[in-house]
Amino acid sequence: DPGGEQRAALLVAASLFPVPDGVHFSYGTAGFRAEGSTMAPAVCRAGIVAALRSVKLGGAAVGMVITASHNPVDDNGVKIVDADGGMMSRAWEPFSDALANAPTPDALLQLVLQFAKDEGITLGEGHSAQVFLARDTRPTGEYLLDVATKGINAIVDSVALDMGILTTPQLHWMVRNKNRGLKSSEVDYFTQITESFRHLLELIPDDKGSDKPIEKLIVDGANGIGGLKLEEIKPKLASLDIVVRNSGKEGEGILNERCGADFVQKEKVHPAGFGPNDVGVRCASFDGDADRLVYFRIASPSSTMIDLVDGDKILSLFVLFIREQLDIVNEKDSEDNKVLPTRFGVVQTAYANGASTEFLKNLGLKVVFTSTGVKYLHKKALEYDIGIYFEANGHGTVLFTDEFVSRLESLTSEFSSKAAGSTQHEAALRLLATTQLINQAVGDALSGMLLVEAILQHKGWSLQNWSDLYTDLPSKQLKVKVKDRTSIVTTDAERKVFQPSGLQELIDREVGNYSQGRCFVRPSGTEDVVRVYAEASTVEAADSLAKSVAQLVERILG
Ligand code: G16
Repeated sequence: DPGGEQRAALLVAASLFPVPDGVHFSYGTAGFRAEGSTMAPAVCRAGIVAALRSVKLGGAAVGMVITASHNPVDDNGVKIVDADGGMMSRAWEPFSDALANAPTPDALLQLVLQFAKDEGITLGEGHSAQVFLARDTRPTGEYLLDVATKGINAIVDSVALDMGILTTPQLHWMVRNKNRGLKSSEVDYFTQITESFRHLLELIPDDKGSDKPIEKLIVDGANGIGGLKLEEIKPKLASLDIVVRNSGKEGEGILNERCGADFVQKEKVHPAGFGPNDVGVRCASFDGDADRLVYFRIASPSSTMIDLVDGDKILSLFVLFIREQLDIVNEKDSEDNKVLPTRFGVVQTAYANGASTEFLKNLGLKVVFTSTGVKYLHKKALEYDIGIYFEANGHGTVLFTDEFVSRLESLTSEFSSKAAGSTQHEAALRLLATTQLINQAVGDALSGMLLVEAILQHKGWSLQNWSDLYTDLPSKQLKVKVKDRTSIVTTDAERKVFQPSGLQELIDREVGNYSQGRCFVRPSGTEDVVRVYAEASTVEAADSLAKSVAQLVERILG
């Protein structure tokens, strides 16, 4: 028995934010999300979950970010960060779901007591728990952060630490570093990414055009937190000529409204605030909480259309660079006696453009597929020495095992005493800087953008060179509003519909009418819609395939 104080604290928290009749919260692709003003019950209870998670993990720091990421400004939500810096363990999702919907304070108390018992968590025994909190720039953020704190405090002896207004990946990074006994403040984050970026530039071979004039980069900050943070570190990025638009400053525009990575990637038109004067310039776009990154270029002054360089191409660029450096370090070694381990894993989802998968397979790489959601891709990527994952929407990162990094560390110091300045030494240093630059906890637009920029400079590449790696198959995404999106159940990493029965056969029949046709449908886990994705050999064909399948979904689901 946890004792009266603990019981009372839980009952009070539950009664502060009761779940209104008819409301149901569900833990989606990345936590709970809905209109901000309705989110308090879910956020308070997520606070209880986060504190319990910290108790379960012996007092390790756990995180919560108040954000609805790419969704409209009036929405809000919560992402829970596990002690390793990744998304909360999926094993805890059913409990989080049940707790968010507990109808009465007593039901909530019983759920917590039962779950604590099942998980072997001893409550009310002078344990400690700490939860790092952050929020993005949404108007309901401050209020919901306060609500989250009340939830955390409902677990006696828990400490809620407000880290301020941050990008989602910054908080993930802080939690991971804190639990590894590493420096974990925001200043440390900025120092790490700007220093490792500078280091990568210093390692560019002299013949790679480092004397070329610096080309302008325009960044669409989605009027969110990412643009503000980028402005903060801009002075430390002297080797880049960055202009931030939709920066999130007063008067620049509304969060995610006709701007941001989600808009740019799905609509394939330039964001608000961009126009004919920007034709041909290299541009990047973040989403509202800066965990997604895409690049683009406005093709012509008379059109809003863009050439999109999406998450798949970012992945491809990273793969090429890392493999090139690995090959240099491993050059003199036999196949089965590599200096560095080379088990390389590439993880994509059904949204990956077919041309990207083809390109990666032609490089001899094994490409594996998971369902949508970083929580799935990240877990899969951890199975490799170097695991690289990206969603087409620009959410992804590169993960290196601890063994790989420590091998790299000893190798670089070995080289600096025996072969300082050799090509092998420099390639090893580049890899080491890459492990420090790219966020090891979650996809991160800021650090991802710096790695892209460093690689483009390293290769002496323009956006065109990069875009030319392969040509995307034309694709189209649509949203369909239906009565109950959960009546669609998918299988095979969301590439096939399992229920309602018969729908997949109808989709297959449609797809059969198109050359290079591919199409799938799935319920979104962040919005109340069914998503339709189609690919085909021409733009018109992709549009028409998406449209006919959307109509099928509408007809069958109502
Ligand atoms: C979240 C997840 C992403 C996912 C996206 C869309 O992104 O973190 O992994 O791709 O939702 O999910 P769905 O298609 O289920 O709506 P974000 O940037 O909104 O947090």
